[in-house]
Amino acid sequence: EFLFWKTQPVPSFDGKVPNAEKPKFGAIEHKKVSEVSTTPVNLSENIDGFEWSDLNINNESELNEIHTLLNENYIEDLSSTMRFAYSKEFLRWAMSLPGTDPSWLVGIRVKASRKLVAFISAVPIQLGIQNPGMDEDKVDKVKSVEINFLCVHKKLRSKRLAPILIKEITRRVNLTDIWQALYTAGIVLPRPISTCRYTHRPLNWSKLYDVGFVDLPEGIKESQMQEKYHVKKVTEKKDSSLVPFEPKYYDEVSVLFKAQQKRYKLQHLINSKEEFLHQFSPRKDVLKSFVYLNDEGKVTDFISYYILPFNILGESEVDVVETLKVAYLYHYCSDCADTLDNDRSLTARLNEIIQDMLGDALYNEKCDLFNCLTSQDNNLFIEKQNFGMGSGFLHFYLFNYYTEKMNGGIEKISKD
Ligand code: YNC
Ligand code: MG
Repeated sequence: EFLFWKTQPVPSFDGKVPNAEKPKFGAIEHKKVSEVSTTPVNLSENIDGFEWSDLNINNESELNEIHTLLNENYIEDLSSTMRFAYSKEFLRWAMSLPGTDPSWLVGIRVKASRKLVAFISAVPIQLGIQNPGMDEDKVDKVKSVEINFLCVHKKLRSKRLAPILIKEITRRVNLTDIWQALYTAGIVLPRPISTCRYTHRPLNWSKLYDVGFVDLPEGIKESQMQEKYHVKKVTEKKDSSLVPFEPKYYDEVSVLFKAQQKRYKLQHLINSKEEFLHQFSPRKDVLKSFVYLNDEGKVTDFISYYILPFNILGESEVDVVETLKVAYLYHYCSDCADTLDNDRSLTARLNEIIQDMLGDALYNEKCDLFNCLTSQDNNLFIEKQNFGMGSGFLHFYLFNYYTEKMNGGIEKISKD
């Protein structure tokens, strides 16, 4: 069990860490760049005829290769009837974050044919972690990477390639003097700092029903379900306007963003304006982001969601029956992050702005489904906005960092 993970600087399920009686909050092991190997992990020990390859996401043909590998081999649901269908624009956005080292998009190719058969990526992220006993407004600032898109071709599974990819990306990241990482997975590994659940809000209920994503409950008519999931059009409000996010709002939004993150034990800190603009500026078919302006033109809220379709697979794996367009709630912040119990409370406000996002996703983006996790402050609107609990969970992990488990989502327990 976990023969690989047992050798890594992560806590075991009982909360113990390697080489310590009692874990201390913070880094589990300390190393210097000079101690890191400058030669790649040996591939031929596991499989013959393969080689390491650096990928460049801004090169159209290499982007195509990553896109093909992921679209044919990436995450599926348990019954293999659905698979994520990232668009190329999405992949380019996700992997070209400013500060991404060219050595952090790591591939494995077949030597003879040059076919790309495995992949893993890292992008920079600045984390703020609130450990037990710290002052409310203090965090441990941890320069980290986020690891994503770990993928091994279906024909090469169970050959211990995943640990090799993980060791190689760790080596490359360590060479840049970064020692911590954030990653998420649907599977349980030693050991999650937090576990969140996926929730789903049907937008186009009839289509979801036709493809078998939702059921019709006993004794209920289709029209009743359509009624239940009816989405209001985004309407003009008297005292505020909803406009697409633009760089000119950055200064105001960044203040609100920092205040909002203070509510959470695991915080996403802003590294630079450039990074924020990359991550949160609208991109066609990839990301939508908005600000709300009050009468005086002041920013009161910011909200974003991204679009990640998935394919419904047919009898044979390669045959795609239907594509569902899915919106995922991303980051948001509001100037009422401190108020939970009056008219301008965060609860009331979030319910309003989520409703607008449902409207935008359905009527402007033709999305079929809106997903969100039970993280952030999402529990303040999930039930009211008709999100239903899904069957999927997402586990959050930190590499080489010990902190206490964060109960019930990565959110700080709300004050109400
Ligand atoms: C996983 N998702 O437990 P043990 S998420 C981490 N994350 O090791 P093999 C995983 N580890 O138990 P296969 C993992 N899945 O013996 C499996 N493992 O200790 C562990 N699926 O390796 C597993 N993408 O090569 C076991 O397994 C060992 O051939 C087994 O390959 C696995 O991106 C995989 O779900 C997932 O493509 C590549 O099944 C393959 O099955 C696949 O024999 C479909 O591996 C796509 C999929 C995963 C998406 C993601 C986050 C990954 C995080 C990796 C950890 C990063 C650590 C930090 C590094 C930087 C540090 C710095 C600084
Ligand atoms: Mg393998």
